[in-house]
Amino acid sequence: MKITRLEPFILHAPVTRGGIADSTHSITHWGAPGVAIHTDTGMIGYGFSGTHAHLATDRLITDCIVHSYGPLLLGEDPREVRRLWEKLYKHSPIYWVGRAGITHLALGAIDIALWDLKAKDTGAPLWKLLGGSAAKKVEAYNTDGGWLNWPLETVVSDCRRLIEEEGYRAVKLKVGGADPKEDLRRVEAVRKALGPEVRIMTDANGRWTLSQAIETAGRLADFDVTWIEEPINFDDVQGHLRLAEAIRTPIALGEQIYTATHFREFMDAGAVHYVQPDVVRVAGVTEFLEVADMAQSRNLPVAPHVGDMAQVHQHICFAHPAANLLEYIPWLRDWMEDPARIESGYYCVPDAPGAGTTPNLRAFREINRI
Ligand code: 0YR
Ligand code: MG
Repeated sequence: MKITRLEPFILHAPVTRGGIADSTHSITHWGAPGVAIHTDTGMIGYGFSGTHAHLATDRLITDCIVHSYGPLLLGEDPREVRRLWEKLYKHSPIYWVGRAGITHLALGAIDIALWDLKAKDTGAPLWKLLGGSAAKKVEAYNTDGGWLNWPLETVVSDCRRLIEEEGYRAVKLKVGGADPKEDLRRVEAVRKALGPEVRIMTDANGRWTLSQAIETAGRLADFDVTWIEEPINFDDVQGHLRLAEAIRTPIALGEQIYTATHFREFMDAGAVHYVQPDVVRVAGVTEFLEVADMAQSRNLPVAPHVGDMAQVHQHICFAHPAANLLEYIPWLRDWMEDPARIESGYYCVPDAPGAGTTPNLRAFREINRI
């Protein structure tokens, strides 16, 4: 099998109720700039990154995919994905300018498309190719009831619906708003409404200073919160370590971390308890597996970020022993050929060949901005 052509796409999918906010980001659309990798067999692999749908920047990503990496891929066998990852990352002129950032997002999209092709070539879903099992349980927790721009009553009623009607056992609430007392009131109200059994995660999206985090996150244990996610600046290993030593609630992070090496620093410092790589931010399935293996060897659970709206991540979770819990946000659900499905709070086993990353025809017709 040989790669013949790279065809870019940029999907901009509307988010829930026209707009959501966390402490750091307000968005109306989720962006999926990506690539269809064509081969001489007619088989096509799809991979995409995850963005806040800023078109000019999404174009930088697809330009990087097609014009920087593309020529290095033509004629190659896509199934040699680990060799190709090394070639594209470490043995290319792109390494000099971009060990992280846009080039890394571009490489991630390519790597996902290559794994998609490799799995499609064997006629199996990616989790099977990676050695996974359909007998495994992958639990979903839902973030789509806890946005910061929604009034308290909406958050409470949405979370109640997710638990009582949709069967989830865990929800995530955004914190890091202007008033820390209001953050705590929201968490307290949801805990009261949902009762003691439901797990509540919290996510500050990197907003607090260290002292604010010690103060506010320190009080989350009163409401039996499962974790505080991204309490302070994403990159700060020492800060997270200090926080971990000062509070009782475990720390989750990783959706903004670009490299396996940086993950290793957090893990070895004891600055993270729940490891949350995103396959679209680390450079694809290849680097994600490296992170998950490191977590496994350090007895740390992996709970991937849902940046790809759970398409590739569900495959990795069905395959990797450290990954048993996966976020769910539904924004790409209507635009995928085989969208992730959840029943009674657990992911259904994907059965279509590939990585689940093939957009549907409606996506190409209605939300493609290329
Ligand atoms: C907005 N999940 C997250 C939204 C979400 C973000 O960027 O996508 O809040 O991805 O932090 O854990
Ligand atoms: Mg998060």
